[in-house]
Amino acid sequence: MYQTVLLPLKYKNSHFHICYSTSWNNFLFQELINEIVLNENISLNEIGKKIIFHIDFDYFYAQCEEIRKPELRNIPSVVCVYSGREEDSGVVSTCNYEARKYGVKAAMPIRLAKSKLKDIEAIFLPTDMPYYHEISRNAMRIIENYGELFEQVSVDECYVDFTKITNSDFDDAKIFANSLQKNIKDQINMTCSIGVGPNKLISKIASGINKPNGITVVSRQDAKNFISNCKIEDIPGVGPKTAKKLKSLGIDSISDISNKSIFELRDALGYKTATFLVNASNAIDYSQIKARGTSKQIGKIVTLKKDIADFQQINLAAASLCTSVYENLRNKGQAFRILTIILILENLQHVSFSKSLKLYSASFDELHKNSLFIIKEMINNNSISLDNIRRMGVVVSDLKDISGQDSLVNYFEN
Ligand code: TTP
Ligand code: CA
Repeated sequence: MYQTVLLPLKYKNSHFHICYSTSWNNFLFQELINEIVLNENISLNEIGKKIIFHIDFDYFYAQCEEIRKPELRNIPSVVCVYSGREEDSGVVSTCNYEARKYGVKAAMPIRLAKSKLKDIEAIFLPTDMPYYHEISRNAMRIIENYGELFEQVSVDECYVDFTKITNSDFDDAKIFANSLQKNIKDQINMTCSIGVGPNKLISKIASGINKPNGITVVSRQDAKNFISNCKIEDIPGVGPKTAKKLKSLGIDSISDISNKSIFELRDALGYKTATFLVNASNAIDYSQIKARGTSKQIGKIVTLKKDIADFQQINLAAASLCTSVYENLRNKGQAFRILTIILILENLQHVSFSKSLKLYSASFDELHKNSLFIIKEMINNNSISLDNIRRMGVVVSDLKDISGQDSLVNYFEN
């Protein structure tokens, strides 16, 4: 039995798919496409070494409530969206694991949840979104500082790339997962569940296996077996509609899907879904972590020569720093909106000044021009004098991924 999977490839700015049959000689195939660059600058070889964490906070809104009201910890607590029409009209947003023991779950009418907890000491609370977002920001900041590429996908979920830190070793990844979980607990008193896998798909499913406060590591070698033992509905994005369609085709399990080819499923499900499902059922997922968020920054700081005293010298230093930052932005396919100049003076005092651009930019000229503008402003404001600057830094933040855009040339001039 052989299998076909589709590889999405980008080569010389053209997108295409390679239809790869597992009946091919695997080694030769790898050799053939190692030269082909996937998603700009990630080779298939690199993808084959990935270690991705999916971190999902447990009973998030309800756990946020427990942080500020520890008395909720050992009793069922239910966070609700009240519609306001009648006293108990509305739905359950989430509940702690104590309440789940009684069958309460998200999206359930509040009345039904109350009936399940009849005669039991339980607390019902309204949602407080600004507070949950504040906790989310704190939690994500801890995680972001831990790994490499970081992508937040919802208020309580994110992916982090741990490939380099762990040297692609799943035993090391387990140690990092334990330490990250402990760190989050120590810093914000919150539990999370972590899935570790060779790609986003596997790590996402894995994080749901040992909830709450669990860690599930699925190594590259175990991934196919792991997914074969999951239910079709466990694949993220597969809803009851797709599951029903698959059932009507006589497909009841993930192994059933993996025994089909994309071409057999294409007519019933459409090309995109068929490709996704056949790949997923073989534990294959080429989607990349998209680093997003406002706290990521790119920057460089240099020590200036002691005798630096005129604006021409500052200009040269700024040009060199901007070139480095620009190269970094370009490699990452990102644009920036906030530019900060940091100056460290002879007496080690730090002075910094930021400017927010009206539009995102990845233009070297704009970066350089605005850097000089900020430095001149600092001089004019008497914040600094030219002869006592010892170190200088250029930092860009509020970054946006633009690598997938057709108008890339609008951002990066040659
Ligand atoms: P989830 O991660 O799905 O659920 P959870 O964090 O409450 O529980 P766990 O991960 O331990 O299973 O959702 C995150 C938050 O999103 C959740 O705390 C509340 C909100 N939410 C709703 O408001 N309505 C819903 O139907 C769901 C599923 C979640
Ligand atoms: Ca969650």
